[in-house]
Amino acid sequence: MGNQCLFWYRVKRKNTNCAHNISVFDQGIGFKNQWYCKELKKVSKYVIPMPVPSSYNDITQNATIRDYVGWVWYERTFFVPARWRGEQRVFLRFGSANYETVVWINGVKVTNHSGGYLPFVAEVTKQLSYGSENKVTVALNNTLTPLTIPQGRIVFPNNTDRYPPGYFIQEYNFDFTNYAGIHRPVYLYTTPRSYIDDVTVTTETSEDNYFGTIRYSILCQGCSKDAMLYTDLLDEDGANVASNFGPKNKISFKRPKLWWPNLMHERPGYLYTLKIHLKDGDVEDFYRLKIGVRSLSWNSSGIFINHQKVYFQGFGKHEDFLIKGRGVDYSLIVKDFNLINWLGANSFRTSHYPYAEEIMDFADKNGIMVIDEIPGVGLDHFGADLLKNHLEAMKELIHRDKNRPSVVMWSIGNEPQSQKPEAAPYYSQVVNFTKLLDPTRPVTLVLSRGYFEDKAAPFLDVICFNRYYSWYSDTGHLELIQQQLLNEARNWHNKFRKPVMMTEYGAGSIAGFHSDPPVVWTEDYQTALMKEYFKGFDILRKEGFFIGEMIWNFADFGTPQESFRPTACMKGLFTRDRKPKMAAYTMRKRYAELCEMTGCESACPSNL
Ligand code: BDP
Repeated sequence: MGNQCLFWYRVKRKNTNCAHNISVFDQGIGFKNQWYCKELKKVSKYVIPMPVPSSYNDITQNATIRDYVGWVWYERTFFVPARWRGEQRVFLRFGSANYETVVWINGVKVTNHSGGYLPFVAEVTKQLSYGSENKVTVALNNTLTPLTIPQGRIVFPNNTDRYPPGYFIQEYNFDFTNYAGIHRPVYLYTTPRSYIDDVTVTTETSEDNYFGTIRYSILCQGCSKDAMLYTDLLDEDGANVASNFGPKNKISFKRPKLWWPNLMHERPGYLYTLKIHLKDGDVEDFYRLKIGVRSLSWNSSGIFINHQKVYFQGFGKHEDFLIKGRGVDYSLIVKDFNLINWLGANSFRTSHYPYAEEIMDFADKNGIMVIDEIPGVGLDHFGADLLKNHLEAMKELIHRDKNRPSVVMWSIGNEPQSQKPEAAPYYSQVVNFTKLLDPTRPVTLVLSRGYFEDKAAPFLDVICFNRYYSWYSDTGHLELIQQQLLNEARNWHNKFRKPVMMTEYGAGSIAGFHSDPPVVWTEDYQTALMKEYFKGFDILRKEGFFIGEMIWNFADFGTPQESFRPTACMKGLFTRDRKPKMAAYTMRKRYAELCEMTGCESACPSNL
């Protein structure tokens, strides 16, 4: 039962002239004064309405709230019907909240969670009052430290000539706005006393794709030893294809309708439903899981889906939009998938954190391959405490996305300082852990250090690298792109003997800026640069080990204020409000041509 809410939100202290001169040391006040037992409007006059899901940063006209670092408090009341009492269990689930969250129901703490981009859930059966009003209170802290994933640090400049006492800034190792708030839907849902808690599904196909096999394992909570589990496989029309029973079993069948990536088949993204029925005495529970039947394998020169080699044509994205920041927005999701289709892409990377489940559902359905990334962006030191948090994030991500056919690779981070010797044991452990939890998918880490110094590549299945030739280096020298790209991609492959793909390249452009010959920041320069990369990609592709190109970025996105950023990161094919730049048309043409060269001809945009 869904319950999307409007929370009330309270900042600890109201407007001061500067966003950053709130002392971090008195931020425990809400905990000390037990705000969760009170009504926020009675403990402060600074209470304002705040939508959920949404980031809070861009909702008001107040720069203090936009740039706020520290604890904020949300609360709202809700009614729980009397008929919910008794025979069922009630859970409260957050899609995500950035970063540290503590939750109370009617003044009783029910859970806390660290990490900004993954769901958490608490059973609240005993804390709720039935047939009456209830209150949920949430304390949320967006502070990033050297031990959070991603890392950040609070810096107190000690120059008292230039900064007032207690002044601090939050620094972090990435360029996107660290939006804060309850970003994804919050639901109350019920289950029977004993219920189906989790299902793990893997699929494979025979060499000729004539047989499909689905292996499943079901975790039942509160079930007696006599509990029975029945599983039906339904096709898209709801017709029963095959059945089996028990908590762990397999279903094998002939002529499966396979899950294909977009452009590799005329009917991409085919999904079956696995319908699981639990019968435990008089208790029954049903769980329906959408699954795609596909095989996934890899070797030193490629990734294969249903035994066919894949070429990735896509981009890095962000969850980012005006006003809502990183808050889930259904209209935006559908719009973005329309644009993905319009571009003729087959993939994206969830740079630089796991995206909302609603987005992943669309990827499954549309046959869009996803490189699923956790927020390990820009890590610059590698201790045991950080590792613990990194592994926990990996575990939560795999738990959430393990059954998604669209997820074809795990990315354990982006652009770390992987030249440091400590990076070797650190990433070897993250990779081993990831493979232990899911041996069915390749693992990558998106690299930016040189192939000659990097210490993480030996542990990876696929080398993904980012490079901004002729933008951050040799600015303006488009003529150098091909040489530099060819050399570097070949060197990565020659040294590590693994498939290689480019996960970021690009240039900033301000929509409407033009020049001939092109200069940086114009749309002309952005497209001229892309075309130079395309020439290099075409040469590399023919060499057999180069498996994909992902431009940075799908759309312009919000960043902290920096003098070299004209209000945002401008490397988008689309503007922040999804208007196509010249680059979008250039990319659309490129991806259509690529499809003719690498995809299934009848599935290419020009033939549909
Ligand atoms: C890359 C980062 C990406 C940035 C990009 C840029 O991976 O997050 O947005 O640089 O500077 O290094 O635009």
